[in-house]
Amino acid sequence: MAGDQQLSLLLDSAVRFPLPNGLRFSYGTSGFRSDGSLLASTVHRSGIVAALRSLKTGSTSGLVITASHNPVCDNGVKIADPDGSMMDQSWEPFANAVANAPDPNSLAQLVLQFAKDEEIPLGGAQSAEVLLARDTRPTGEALLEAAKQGISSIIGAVAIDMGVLTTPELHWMVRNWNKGTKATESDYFAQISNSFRSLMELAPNENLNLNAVEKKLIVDGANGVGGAKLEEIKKNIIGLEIDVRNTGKEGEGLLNEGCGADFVQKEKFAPSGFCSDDLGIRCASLDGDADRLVFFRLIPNTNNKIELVDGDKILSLFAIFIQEQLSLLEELPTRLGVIQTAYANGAATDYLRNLGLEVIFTPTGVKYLHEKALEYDIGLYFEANGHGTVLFSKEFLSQLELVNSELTSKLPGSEKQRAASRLVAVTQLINQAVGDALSGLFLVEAILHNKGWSFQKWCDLYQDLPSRQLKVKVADRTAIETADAETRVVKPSALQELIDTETAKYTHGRCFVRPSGTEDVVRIYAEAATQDSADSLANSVAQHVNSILGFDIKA
Ligand code: 16G
Ligand code: MG
Repeated sequence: MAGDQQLSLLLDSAVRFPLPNGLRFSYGTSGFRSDGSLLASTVHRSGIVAALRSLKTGSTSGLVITASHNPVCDNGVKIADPDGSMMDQSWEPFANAVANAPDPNSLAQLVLQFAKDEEIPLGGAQSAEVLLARDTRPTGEALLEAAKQGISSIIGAVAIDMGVLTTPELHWMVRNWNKGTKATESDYFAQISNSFRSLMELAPNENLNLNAVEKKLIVDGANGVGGAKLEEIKKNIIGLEIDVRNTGKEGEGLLNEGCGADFVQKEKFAPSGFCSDDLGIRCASLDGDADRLVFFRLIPNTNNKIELVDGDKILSLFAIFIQEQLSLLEELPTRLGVIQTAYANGAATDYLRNLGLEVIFTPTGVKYLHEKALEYDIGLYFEANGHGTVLFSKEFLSQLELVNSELTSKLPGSEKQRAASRLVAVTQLINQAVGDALSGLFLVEAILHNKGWSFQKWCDLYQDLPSRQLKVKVADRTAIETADAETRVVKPSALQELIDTETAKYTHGRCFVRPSGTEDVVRIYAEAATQDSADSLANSVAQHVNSILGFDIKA
């Protein structure tokens, strides 16, 4: 009987969200993405998947509606697992099948069969819970309703709307909710401002009079959800004066248009709303859902060109600081891993390796980096585009707590004790669920303050090798298969030989080719000793990709 009831509930609900004609949806590197007006069925069905995920795990799952740095007309949907990370990859084929089921009946059959195979208790014997959030896109509200209806088409499943949030906030809430710790938005804000204050207070006394670290920071909110959240957090921030621009308020411009971390990193140009009055001031940029962060500074007399501090340099700053604290705490043996992708600038990787750090590469996409970082006591990961965080293992956290309380009672105020307390503050400040532009921003600021470093000093850590990215539209991008964290093409094999031959012509040459996970293009990355050689390497490899696979080079 319960089975019949479940079947009719699914059918009734699915009829209201028909699949648009002729479209195929694919759960890519960051969930489903499409034009927002075409996504209702996909979000509805993702609601069903999120509810099943909750039933399967016996915990609360999450669903967030956002298309991150993409244009305002796009939207997307992503599912969070109970620990706050991305949905387990083994469920992606099911999510794809569900999203593309041609009619309500095949959808319902798919769901019932999957539940049977996976031993998921349907029928209401067990309850399910999904936390929902969306960003500020105009299509978000209707899509949220679609998600709610998808969730409630599973008997016993409840949707809890957490409101308009950044993606990392939702991931953080899901994680804390399941741990039974504080999980509201004001808890999130308080955790950031309190741990930021602790870390600022632990700066060496001699830095207090240093003028090097300007107290002012200008932040580009991409006209997305992050700017408004930062306005809230900054009310409780001491020791830093934050000016938020592109907050999405009336008259400030469109989401991600001419602004945001993706724009700033790719164009190396100041976002709209910035001008020569801002010369000399440290600036940061968030993306549309605030899970990417880059820093920059305007270069004088260049018409708003910028000096960029990308994810690689943020990673390097975090690595140096953590390594320094650990070096004072020999009683805390720690396996430290630094995770990058092939997009990391070669100069950054060399710099990190020269610090004696273990650097590992994974394919592009947060889920791969995150998974790798979990293998370490402390796993630091960042993509060059500014998405990253620092993960601490449970064992490390409990040892750190022990060491910290022992030092606090035996050697209060000592350098060792302060190093342990700094690490504790870092573990509280940086988001443990996913890369978070807001918590990352405050960690950067607190570290610069602790080290007494100017923006310039941070920029000068190493000099990026010149690089060039191109994309090529081909007939079928899946014809390219890669290996070794996307650094080598294995199919078509002739292509890698051509890449090797081209690369060998340039000093410090490096080049790789990969199919995009979010766009119908093949991406090419090249770096070399000079900008001309990086350009020329990228262009010649693009020609080869073109002649082997297709047509149309786009800058
Ligand atoms: C998505 C990924 C990002 C990756 C980018 C690559 C998440 C949350 N985001 O934005 O990590 O760098 O895709 O895009 O995983 P591409 O495959 O089109 O180059
Ligand atoms: Mg994003």
